[in-house]
Amino acid sequence: MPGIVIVGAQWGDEGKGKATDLIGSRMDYVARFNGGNNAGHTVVVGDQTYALHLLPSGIIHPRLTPVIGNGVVIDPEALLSEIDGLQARGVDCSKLKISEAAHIIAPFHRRLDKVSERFLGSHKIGTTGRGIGPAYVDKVNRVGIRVHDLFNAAHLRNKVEASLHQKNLMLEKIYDLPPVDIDQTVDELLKAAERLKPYVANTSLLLNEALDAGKSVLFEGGQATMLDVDHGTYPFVTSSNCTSGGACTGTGVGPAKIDRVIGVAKAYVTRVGQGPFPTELENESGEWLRKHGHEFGVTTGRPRRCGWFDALVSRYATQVNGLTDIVLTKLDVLTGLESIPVCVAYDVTMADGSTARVDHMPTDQAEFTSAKPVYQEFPGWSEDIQGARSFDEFPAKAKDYVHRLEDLSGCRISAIGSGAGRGQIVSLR
Ligand code: 2SA
Ligand code: GDP
Ligand code: MG
Repeated sequence: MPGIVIVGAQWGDEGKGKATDLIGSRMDYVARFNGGNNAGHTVVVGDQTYALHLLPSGIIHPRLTPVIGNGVVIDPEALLSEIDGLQARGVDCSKLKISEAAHIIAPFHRRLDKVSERFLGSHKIGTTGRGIGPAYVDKVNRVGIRVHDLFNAAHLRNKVEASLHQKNLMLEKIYDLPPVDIDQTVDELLKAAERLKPYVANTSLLLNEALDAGKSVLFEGGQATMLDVDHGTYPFVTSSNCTSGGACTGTGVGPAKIDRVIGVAKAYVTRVGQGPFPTELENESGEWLRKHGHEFGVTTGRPRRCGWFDALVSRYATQVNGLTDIVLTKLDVLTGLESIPVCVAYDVTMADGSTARVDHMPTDQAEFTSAKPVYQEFPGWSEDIQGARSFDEFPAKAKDYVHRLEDLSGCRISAIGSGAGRGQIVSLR
C-alpha cells in the first residue's frame, strides 16, 4: 500500500482539503507535515462545511488515523479549540497523534509575528499573524520549544527562558515594547500540556511501522509550492517546506516510501499576502474570478488576489515536487467565459536592462517580479459542468482546456473538481 503526498501546486488554496478528503477515503493514516494554523483547508460534506487549520483534513473520515508530524508548528490553544469545535460537530478526534518533536507556537510568537509585520512596513510579507515565522525562526535558531518539552515544568521554564532572553532584549531596547512575561508563558503552556498529553506519540516510528505493515499514508501539505521557503517567491513565502520533500523531513519517513506525489492546482490562480504574481488581474476580470470562485481566506477572511492560469508555475511545481499527478480544481468557476487566457511565457527584464522571453521559472526574484505574462487564448464554454459525473460529460471546449493545461504542466491531470461538494470531482484515470 502506498505513501501518497498532496501538495499545493500554486500559491495555496487550490483545494487541498477537498483532494485530501477524496483520496483519504481509501487511506489508513493522514499526516500533516508542514506549516501550522495558518492553513485553512476546506472540506464540504453535504450541507456541512469544515475548515481545517492544524488538524489534517482526513480527520473527517472516521477510519483514518490523523497525525500531526514533526515538521508542523503547533499552537496548543488553537489546536485544542479546533479539536473542541470538531468534537462538538460529531467528528471524532480521539485517534489523533501528535509528534513529540513538533515545535510549539507560544503566545509570544503570535505577538512577534504582528510586531515584525508592523516594523517591516512596506516590506511586510502579509502573514496570517499566527506566529508561524517566529516559531520556525526559533526552531532553526535552536531555541525552539518542542512538544516533549511541555511535560516537565522545570525543563519547560528553562526552554522558555532560553527562547525569550534575546527577544525580550529586542522588544525593550529596539522596539520599545514591554517584555514577555516568562511565568505567564510557562503557566499557559503547562495548562495546555495536560490536555495535549494523550495525543502525543513517536509519530515517525508509528508511520514507518504502519507503512512497513502494508498500511497506507497520505501526507497532506499546507500552503504551496510557490510559498515554500526554498523554492517559492522568497521572501514572500511561508517559513516551511511546503513541497514534497517536506513530507519526508516533516514526518520522519524516507523518500523510498513515497509512491505518488499529487499536486493540486486551480484552473486559474490565486494568492493572499504580498509578493509578485505575474498573471494577477487588478481589474473586472479579477473581481469576476473572486466573486465566482468565492476567493476569500479561510483563516483570515482576506480577499484573495486572482489571475489566469500560469503554466510556468505549474511546470515548476511538476519539477520541484516530482509530481506524478495533478488534481485540477475549480474548473466550474470558469464556465461562462468566452475565452480563457493562459500564461505560457514571461517577458522578463534582466539585470543588464535587456528583455528576454522565458518559458521557465526565473530563480532571481528581481527577474520574476518584472515578469510580464505572455498569454495564449483558449475558447471558453457556457454549459454548466457542476453536475458532470464523468469527463466524457464535459463540453468539448472544457476538455480541450484541460488537455492543454496537462501538456503545458508536463504532468497528467488525473481528476477535475467541478464544484465544492464532496462528489463534485471526476476522475480521468
Ligand atoms: P505565514 O502566516 O507566515 O505563513 O504567511 C506567509 C505567507 O504565506 C501565505 N499563507 C497562505 N496563503 C494561502 N492560504 C493560506 N491559508 C489561508 C487560507 C490564508 C488566509 O486557506 O485561505 O486565510 O488568509 C496561507 N497561509 C499562509 C501568507 O498569505 C503569506 O503570504
Ligand atoms: P486549500 O487550502 O488548498 O485546502 O483550499 P481552501 O479550502 O483554502 O480553498 C479552496 C476553496 O475552493 C474552498 O472553499 C473549497 O470548498 C472550494 N473548492 C474546492 N474544489 C472546488 C471545485 O472544484 N469547485 C469549486 N467551485 N470550489 C471548489
Ligand atoms: Mg487554504
